[in-house]
Amino acid sequence: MNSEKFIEKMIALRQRHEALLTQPNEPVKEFGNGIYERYQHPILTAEHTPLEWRYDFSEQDNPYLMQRIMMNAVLNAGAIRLDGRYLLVCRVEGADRKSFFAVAESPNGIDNFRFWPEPVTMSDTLIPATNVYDMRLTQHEDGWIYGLFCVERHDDRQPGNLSAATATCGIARTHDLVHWERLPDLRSRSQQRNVVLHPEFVDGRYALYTRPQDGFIDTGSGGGIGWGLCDDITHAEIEEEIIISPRHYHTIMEVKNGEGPHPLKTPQGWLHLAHGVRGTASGLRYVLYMYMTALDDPTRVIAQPGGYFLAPQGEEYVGDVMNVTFSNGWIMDPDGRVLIYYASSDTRLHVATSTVDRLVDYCLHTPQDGLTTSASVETIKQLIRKNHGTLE
Ligand code: BGC
Ligand code: BMA
Repeated sequence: MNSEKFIEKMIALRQRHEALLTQPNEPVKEFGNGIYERYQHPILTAEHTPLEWRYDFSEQDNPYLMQRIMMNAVLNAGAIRLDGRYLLVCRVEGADRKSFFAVAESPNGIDNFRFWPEPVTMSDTLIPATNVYDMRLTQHEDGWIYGLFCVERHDDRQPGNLSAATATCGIARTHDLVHWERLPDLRSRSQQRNVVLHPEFVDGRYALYTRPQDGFIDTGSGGGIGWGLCDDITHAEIEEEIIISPRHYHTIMEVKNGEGPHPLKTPQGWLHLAHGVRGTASGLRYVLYMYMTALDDPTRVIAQPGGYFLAPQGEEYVGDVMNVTFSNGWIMDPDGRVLIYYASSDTRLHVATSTVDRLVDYCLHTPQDGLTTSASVETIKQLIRKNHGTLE
């Protein structure tokens, strides 16, 4: 039997937790950029994880009511709307640096997110993973919901180097986000992170956005976001990859880039959200960018707004991996609202809202990056002249 004092502490803990989970989230009032709205609070943090995952509620076994298992972060979530419910397959990371998948549900996509009682049980393939993360969810026209994620293992070819790792794309499918059928990992020429399944068949085949890379961290000669087709998703193999969103010198994606969630289909084309990375004296900087591809050929880029779409701001800069915004989940509502789920500094998860119309407008009318200072100055001068009515 638990004592009165212990019960009192437990009730206070539960009340605080409940208050956090039910806290309303309002759009930030300041004017913003007109493209999307940010929100006052992160939607999920380590503190939002269920108390039962962290505390042993037996006074006999845990007289100090300590956390027995600490959680470190909730980040990079895949997102899907199922029967009107907003569901996120989050990357939850424990204090032990292992991340795992856990589903959180909200009635409106903005607040009141609550984790399902248990994390996802993801079975292993023949070679067990050390860590898994960053799931992209795709409701495919074949009838399954697929989850593609990064599988990390130690690189045993370098036994003396404890940081040597390999990144591979893991594949699983489900109908309910509860029962997952694990399929063999993707086979391709190089290591892969940030692989995303396109929602439709292309020439009767499964289409994948890839991110070929030379090593675990280095994308090296992997020129950007790739695209490849495969016949059998239950034995997925990509033989040929073409680059559709290339990297460039002195841009926000000089060092790496990767597809975010799968693109949204709009009458004007496929709307893509991706991340771009550049090096700085204080480490890598991760920002989000957008582009559009043609409906009749998803590999043909039809719009490439220059620069970043969303970058860290305020407290978003601070966390385990500073200066990072990352997104692998968004949801398009039937009325055209778009919920963009992004994590900041590998620590917490946020939402930003926009609409399909606004995002398409952003893509089609934001000037492209001219890749040099003089080109940027010309672009600014053109806008000034347009505003002054002196544009030839
Ligand atoms: C981390 C990822 C990171 C990757 C590359 C992994 O060990 O878990 O968050 O993206 O390394 O830096
Ligand atoms: C990566 C991603 C993310 C992470 C980011 C910043 O390569 O796969 O998991 O958010 O690095 O650490």
